[in-house]
Amino acid sequence: MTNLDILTLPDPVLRQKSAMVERVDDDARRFMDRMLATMYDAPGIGLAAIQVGEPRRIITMDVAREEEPKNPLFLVNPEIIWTSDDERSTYEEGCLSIPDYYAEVERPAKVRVRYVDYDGKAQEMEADGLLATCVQHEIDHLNGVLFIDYLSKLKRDLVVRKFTKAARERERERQHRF
Ligand code: GNR
Ligand code: NI
Repeated sequence: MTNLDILTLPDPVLRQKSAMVERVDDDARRFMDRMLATMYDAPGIGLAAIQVGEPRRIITMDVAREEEPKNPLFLVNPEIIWTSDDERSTYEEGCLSIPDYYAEVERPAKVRVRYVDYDGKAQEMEADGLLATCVQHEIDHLNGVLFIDYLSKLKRDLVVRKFTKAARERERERQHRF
């Protein structure tokens, strides 16, 4: 099973809104397996399908620590149905699509999420701690939102400029070789 390529800033695909998944069939499950393998390899604790160029409402997550047993989660068409508006928490976030950049983001500390699981069954889960932050970060991806969107315009523009310059240099290097 080959890993999928992860898109990085400023790829405009990352700003696309992903579409609802009509049904969880074997094809969707094969894709979710490849997403999970890609996420573990990266390594990351979450991955949204749009990060590998597929505008479908699918996310994979595993926030288990290294010493804990693996706990892969597959969420199709996830929807936040409740947030703890009075209780918020701050995490230093990173994103596989914005490599080596980290910043603190404040979000609701707890969320309740409705989704369809790997077997196509409707489920709900309540998340807190890192899982709550991660699932909100991933659902944002499905709506074309990145964690840098919560930073000041000054910080965001700086990051976007840095990645735009790096992409330009990679492209220049590529052209040079041909
Ligand atoms: O691997 C990841 N770590 C992480 C840390 C804090 C908050 C969110 C995340 S998600 C990120 C992987 C990723 O980019 N998912 O979209
Ligand atoms: Ni991300």
